[in-house]
Amino acid sequence: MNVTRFRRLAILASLMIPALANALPPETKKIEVVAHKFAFEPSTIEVKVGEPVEITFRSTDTKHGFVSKDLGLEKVVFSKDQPATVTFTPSKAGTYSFKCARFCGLGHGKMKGEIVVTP
Ligand SMILES: [Cu+2]
Repeated sequence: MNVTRFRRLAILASLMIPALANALPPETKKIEVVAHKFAFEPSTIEVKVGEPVEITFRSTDTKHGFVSKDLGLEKVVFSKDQPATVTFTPSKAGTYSFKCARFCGLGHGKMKGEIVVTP
């Protein structure tokens, strides 16, 4: 590649960078949730409409799960050695419930939380 061609490419690239930055989707909000018998921490997760969200679930004891029918999020199961990640972009403001999706003992039914989506 000769110098002139390289310079042209460099100019072209510098012109394209701002355009690419504008085209990028909003940054993903990363959230860590720890589950144990019989709670999620935090149990209330706050996100914004249109903001992509990535939630990583970890357990400190047995296998637990996550499901939110309200948000249309499928069941995932995770354990001490194997976290699970759920990604979504909320489209409507509101309060959506979620719960543990894997029977984990007598308190399983109490393992619940809320995803609060703000406008
Ligand atoms: Cu559980």
